[in-house]
Amino acid sequence: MRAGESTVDRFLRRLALVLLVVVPLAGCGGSGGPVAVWATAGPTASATAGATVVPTTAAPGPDASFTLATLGEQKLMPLDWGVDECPTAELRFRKGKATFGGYTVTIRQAIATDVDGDGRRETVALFACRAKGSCAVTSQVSVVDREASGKVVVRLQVVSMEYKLQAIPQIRVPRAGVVDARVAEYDACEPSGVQRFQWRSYAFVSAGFPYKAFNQSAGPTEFPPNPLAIDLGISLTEGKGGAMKATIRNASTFTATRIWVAVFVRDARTISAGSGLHSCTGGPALDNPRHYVLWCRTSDIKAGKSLTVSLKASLRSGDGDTIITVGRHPAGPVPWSTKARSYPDPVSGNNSNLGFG
Ligand SMILES: [Ca+2]
Ligand SMILES: [Ca+2]
Repeated sequence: MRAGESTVDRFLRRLALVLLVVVPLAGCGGSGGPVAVWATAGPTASATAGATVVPTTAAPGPDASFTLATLGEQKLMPLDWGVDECPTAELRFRKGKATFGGYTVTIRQAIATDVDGDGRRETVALFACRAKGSCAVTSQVSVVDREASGKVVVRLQVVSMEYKLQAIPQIRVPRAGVVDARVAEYDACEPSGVQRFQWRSYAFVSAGFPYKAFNQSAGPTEFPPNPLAIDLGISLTEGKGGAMKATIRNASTFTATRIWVAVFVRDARTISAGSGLHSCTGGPALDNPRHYVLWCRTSDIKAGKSLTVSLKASLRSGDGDTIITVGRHPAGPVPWSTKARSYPDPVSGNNSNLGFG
């Protein structure tokens, strides 16, 4: 199991890997879009206290200090965004904005500073990316530099998205070689009362490798369990001939949105979705095509309320043996993106009829 990953997460990641191969073969009424590697990167690496700036010995190149206005007119190729699918192609920015393949990338802040202590300034930039129609904003903080030729490049990354670091609303540079980032536990889709923020500091350690040139040097390295996070639970009642009803409960004080349900039935030819379920996609299980897996979404469930959904499995033999799991998906209009994230659930043991936790 990866650090910070619950048993449910691990189960879902495996299920998603199954579906990655399964769904293109099946495609029953879903969007027909790409499916799902469940990316649950662990919490940040432990802080390296007192990380020091290591001056580089490279000959100084041209000055790379930009204002927000001048950086916003450059061609820039953002680095990897962490757990999201935002573009890493070269983007032509105009007025701080660039669009690419359904995404809009915006430069929110630009702070000129001598990051690596070589006497020449670079620019620390906060990039934000939003998929069309999505409420989620993906961020990264990176250092923009110039090559000797004068070409502007995004060279070093300070911090990007992680499993429990889903937004970066603000940065500041308290001194040369250190970048502070205000990070958010969840993306902007969550109710504002649930969302929590932390300031974390990242110190430049080495320019020798383009990624992770910074180590966290101060501030908390993770978010503690969030008692306000939305707790969903599910229970299953199996009837005759493969008929099933599942009841999903929202035990929180917020409306639960973007809910998905995953169903695995042993020795089943198919599973059909009944009332309460929509946008389903599914197919034979990857490791054994005798079994069947189905993903669906449900409507929102208000605080303290329940929703009962129905399903029917077409069984080859026996009585099914069903695993049903509920969770929440933050990534906007695409039901199962290739780097999908799941919102943490403060009580994971009730998210499956098997009582994982
Ligand atoms: Ca420098
Ligand atoms: Ca739960």
